[in-house]
Amino acid sequence: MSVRVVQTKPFEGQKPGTSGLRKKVPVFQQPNYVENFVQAIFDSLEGFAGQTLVVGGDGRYHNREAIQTILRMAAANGFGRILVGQGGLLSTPAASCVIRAKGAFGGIILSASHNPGGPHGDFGIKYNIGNGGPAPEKITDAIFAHTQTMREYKTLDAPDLDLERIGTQQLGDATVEVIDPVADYLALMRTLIDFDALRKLFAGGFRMRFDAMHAATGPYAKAILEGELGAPAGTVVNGTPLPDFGGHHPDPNLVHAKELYDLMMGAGAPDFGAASDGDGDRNLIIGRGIFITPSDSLALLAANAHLAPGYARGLKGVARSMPTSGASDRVAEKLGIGSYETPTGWKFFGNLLDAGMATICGEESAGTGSDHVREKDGLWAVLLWLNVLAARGEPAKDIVQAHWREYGRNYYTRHDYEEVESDAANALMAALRARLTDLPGSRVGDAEVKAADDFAYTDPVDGSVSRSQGIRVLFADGSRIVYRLSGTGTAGATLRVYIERFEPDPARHDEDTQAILRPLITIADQLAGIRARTGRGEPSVIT
Ligand code: VG1
Ligand code: CO
Repeated sequence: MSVRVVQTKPFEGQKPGTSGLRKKVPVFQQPNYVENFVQAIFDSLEGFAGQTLVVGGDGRYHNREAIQTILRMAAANGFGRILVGQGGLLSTPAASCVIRAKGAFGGIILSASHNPGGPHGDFGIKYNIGNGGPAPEKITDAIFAHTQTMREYKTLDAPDLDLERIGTQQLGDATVEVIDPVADYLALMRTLIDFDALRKLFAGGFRMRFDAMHAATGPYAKAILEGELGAPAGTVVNGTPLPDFGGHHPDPNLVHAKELYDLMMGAGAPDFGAASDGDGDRNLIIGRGIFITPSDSLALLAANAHLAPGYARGLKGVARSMPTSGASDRVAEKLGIGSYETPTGWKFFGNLLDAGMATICGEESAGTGSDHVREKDGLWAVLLWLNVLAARGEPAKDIVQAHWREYGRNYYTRHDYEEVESDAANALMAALRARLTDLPGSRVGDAEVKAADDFAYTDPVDGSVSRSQGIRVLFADGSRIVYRLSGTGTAGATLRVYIERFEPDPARHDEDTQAILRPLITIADQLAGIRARTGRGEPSVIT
């Protein structure tokens, strides 16, 4: 089988965003589109000849076609061994786990995460480095540069491989190993979580529902919750991955996982509810009668992680993305460990985890993870929660309320304005930027602005600087409004507005989040002119 060099031309706009390249499926279906981006990835890397590459995706539409293309190109470009999940499936955290467990050079993950799938849905490609984490900006910038200049790619003339049959097949000079997508991940979870305690918990009548949203986590959740831990059959719902996620958004929030939310708030709710997204890296946590915000969940897991065997020796530090609420900072402070504030996107946690500065990380967008892999990990968060519930023997709601009494409550909401016209969104951000120096000391309504900036981050490990990561407006009473544009959307622009207010008084811990934040929500509109500039009176999604 000989290597074939194919002539090609650059495509416009193959720029990796917050989490890789994301576009509509028909964009990826254009001849040479996948090939160009994958060749640009390989052209940005050095020293991989004969090394191992991990390949897998969340099972969405176009997953299998893209994988066959990538396998041929990886072999043609000189990788020696390629590991691919059976059926082309690997959840994002499992891909990270396999890269680390097998000492791979890196991995390619096919996913558009929580975005809808199907012929008119979204698709995505992301490169992860040898630590198992998303490529840092240095590499994603190089990939983008290559996509703009490339003229050829390398492939093999070879038939499609059988992705169903576990075992080794030859592809040119490379071997391709189809692996069980769950095995390495399950082995890792056994080392972190007290499986015996969880078996006892379920045997004692504890009941939960896990909604896999017809996405990548289904096989993992079934194998672990129902298989290993003895939760009753039917605990995992929507557990079969489908190319179009059954026509739903595999986004575990209160809009798209409403059925789960309603179940958990109603009479006869099980003890615990959880859901995960398209590629299995996000988590939604709902106790009986209480939705736990991702920011609170991060803080609670940080405060209780020592109850699980993997974290019994304590945490080294806690990191959160800038828009995530400050709840976890309070826990870190009490524990006397480091806390870090990074830009949005998991790639910024990699160095802190590698350097042993942070053990647990999280984002307000339903992402929580630890140093066990280098991606956020939905099912891990659920298992750690279960471990905490088993160890404390209290309902989730009681644990959360006790946490607020001890640390205070960070009321928090995110308002998303999706598919806003790009020019209007950019103008809104530019206008805010232009006022950054005037805002401090001024009053908006009843509130006094204390500080305002465009968040910039200097990585404490390698000194790299990332600018323009979102506009922060801080008020004298500690409240905060953050504005940023999404880097994962595929149509127009998405404006995200993050609103937070700290409430130390336990007597005010039961108030309605939207109601208590209403004055700040009004100020957010006044400051940025959201309604006037975008024509939107209401956000498309509130989380
Ligand atoms: C969003 C979230 C961010 C997350 C990213 C990838 O990015 O806000 O916190 O890391 O998605 O998550 P943005 O740029 O649209 O705000 V996933 O589950 O897509 O890998
Ligand atoms: Co995801």
